[in-house]
Amino acid sequence: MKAFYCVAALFFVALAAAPAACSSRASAQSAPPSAAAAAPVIIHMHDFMFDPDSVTVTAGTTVEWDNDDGARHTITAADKSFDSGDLKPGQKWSHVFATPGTYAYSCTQHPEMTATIVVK
Ligand SMILES: [Cu+2]
Repeated sequence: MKAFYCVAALFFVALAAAPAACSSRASAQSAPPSAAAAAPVIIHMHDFMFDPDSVTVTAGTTVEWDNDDGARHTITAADKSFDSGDLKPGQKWSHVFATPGTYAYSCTQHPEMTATIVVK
């Protein structure tokens, strides 16, 4: 009879543990998307363009610009909230967008180079 209670106790422990195991697996599955959102978003500068020229990110995302062009460029916000200064060919610069909003920016040396970051 003692053995029966022992097996029964193990059975109930297993029942109690199963939902916990399932919910921890569910939260583990939801982790990768947030980790992906935290990964830097890269914008390339080439042929006197920002590529892509429109990017939507979540607040807290780091955006990196890579100057793959043969000329110097800047990443300068229309509202002056960020400014990379001169970026030589091959140089990179990054900025963390913490506040939701729409950020238009351009290159001060080539005003036709315009682009937008939307932060949600
Ligand atoms: Cu430029």
